[in-house]
Amino acid sequence: MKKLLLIGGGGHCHSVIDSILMLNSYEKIGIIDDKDCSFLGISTIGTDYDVSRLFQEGWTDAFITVGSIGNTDLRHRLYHMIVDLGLAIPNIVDPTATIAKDVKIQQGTYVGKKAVINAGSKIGECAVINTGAIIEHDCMVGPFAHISPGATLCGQVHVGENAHVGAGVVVKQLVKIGDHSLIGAGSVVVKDIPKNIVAYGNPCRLVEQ
Ligand code: JB3
Repeated sequence: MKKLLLIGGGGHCHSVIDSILMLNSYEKIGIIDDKDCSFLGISTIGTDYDVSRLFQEGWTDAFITVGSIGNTDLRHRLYHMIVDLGLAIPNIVDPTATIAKDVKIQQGTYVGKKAVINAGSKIGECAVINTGAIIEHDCMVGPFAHISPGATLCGQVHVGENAHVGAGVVVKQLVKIGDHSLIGAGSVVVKDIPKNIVAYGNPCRLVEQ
């Protein structure tokens, strides 16, 4: 059986651990953090400097468990560290999530409890589809994007890479959200949002460039 390293031991890691424990597909799980973050019987077994050695000692898989709210630099850095070392990078999909048969999800993505991803949708690598998010049919979610708890993307929405869609946001069908943009919690997005901006409200408006 495989052994999994979780990179980052904070709040996001707690959500991912609960999903992994229900999946029961790893012989061993360890947390990588510079402080003791042991949780639900999963121990902290080293720092980023130990990952290469742990790989050589038989730890096969790694998954990024630091979250991101608007800035994905840390997730990028840690993800490229495990890619470069050659660890296998799974997707972690909570068993309560519902995913249509033809959905394509790139590696390193977390899908949380009761999230729904409907037919024809595509999810990029190292994305987070958090608790209860709804990704309706034929959506595209870019790499490293975070769709927060309870957010809804109606059909054919496009979310760019590194974008953050806050908790409870509703995005109207066919709307595009640009790369690196952040949509504040509770917003209702009815028009395209350019890249590299912060926007919020109902209707959602630009607040920062
Ligand atoms: O919004 C939701 C539902 N979840 C948020 C999530 C997406 O993002 C959550 O509420 C948090 O705001 C945030 O969770 P995250 O990233 O787990 O944040 P925090 O609880 O602050 O924990 C970050 C952990 O990453 C800490 O234990 C840090 O020590 C660790 N960390 C920071 N830098 C690192 C590094 N760990 C490693 N291995 N390497 C690093 O460079």
